[in-house]
Amino acid sequence: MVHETTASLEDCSAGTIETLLEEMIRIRAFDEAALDQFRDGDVPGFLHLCHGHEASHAGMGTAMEPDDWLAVGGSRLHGQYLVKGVPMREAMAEIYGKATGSNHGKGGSMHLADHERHLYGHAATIGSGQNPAAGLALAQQMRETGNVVVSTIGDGGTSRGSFHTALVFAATWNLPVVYVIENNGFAISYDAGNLPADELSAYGEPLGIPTASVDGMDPVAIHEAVSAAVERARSGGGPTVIESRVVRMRGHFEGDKQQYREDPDAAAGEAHDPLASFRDRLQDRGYLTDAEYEARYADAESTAADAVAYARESEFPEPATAYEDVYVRPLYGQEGTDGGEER
Ligand SMILES: Cc1ncc(C[n+]2csc(CCOP(=O)(O)OP(=O)(O)O)c2C)c(N)n1
Repeated sequence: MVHETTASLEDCSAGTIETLLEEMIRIRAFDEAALDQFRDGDVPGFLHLCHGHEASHAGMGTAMEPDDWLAVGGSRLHGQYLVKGVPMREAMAEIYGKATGSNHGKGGSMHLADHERHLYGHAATIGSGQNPAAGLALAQQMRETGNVVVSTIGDGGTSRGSFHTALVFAATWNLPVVYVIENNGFAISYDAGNLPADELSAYGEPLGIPTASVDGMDPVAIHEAVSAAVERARSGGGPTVIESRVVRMRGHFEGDKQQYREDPDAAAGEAHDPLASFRDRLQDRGYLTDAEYEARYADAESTAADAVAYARESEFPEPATAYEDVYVRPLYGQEGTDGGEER
């Protein structure tokens, strides 16, 4: 059944509140630094920023254990990498296409993978990563690792048949997987209001998968919803589909003129900013002062500036390395015959 979760700061531990705030600040500072460099013409290719998704990313990240897997999807991924523990330096160098990046500069901003940190990465096309995530969840189930897979996707990605196929497998095999749909209202310029379901989590209903539709601008709400789903999956309760309703504060990519939006500036304003609203909420309750917030933000900015310097000074990969990393050994061995390396 689709339902709204109720989230209250008072029910959240001080440690969780602290981590949620910290992660949201880190994501914003990272993306602001990347944006500055992009404007200076330093960052190659497209830049998809997650302004507006910070609470959603922080909430799902803090709901997972380090050994749970995150299989990312959609275009707004930087925050998802950071909450899974990829250091800012490695993430920024990857965006710059440098050899010191997490994927030796070959992944770019949409294709970071870090199997040591159980970041599975992104399938090449939007909406196609949910079946590999189901396979990964099947491996956890068969090997009884106790680990859960969280797989993310955008509203646009849910229009692909591959997403729905994944839900069928997840339901049929009762897999330990949580599908989080970050609904920011747009697939590039296509309005999610035109999609058949009012709440995109409803796509799980015909299959009997538990669902939730959550205010993804509230980090506590998304943390609670994903935590409950992760715990259910871990204890054999099977998959969940969660819609995290967020706002895409910027264009699809930097440079997008957003002619499909009546007022792009309004979407970019504080009224739609999950970081500003969480800050205000914490300040109203006396959990945070202005000075504390500023100090935390300044700290994150200096870590991001260090990451930019590291990325700029790093070398591009040697051309000859183009032939490396083309094939990767299957995580669990060919046909599962590796004797069971536990992941
Ligand atoms: C199969 C496929 N079709 C089209 C594209 C081009 N494309 C890249 S991002 C995107 C929009 C994705 O929107 P959404 O799934 O809502 O994710 P968001 O950008 O909001 O994170 C599209 C259509 C693609 N990468 N793959």
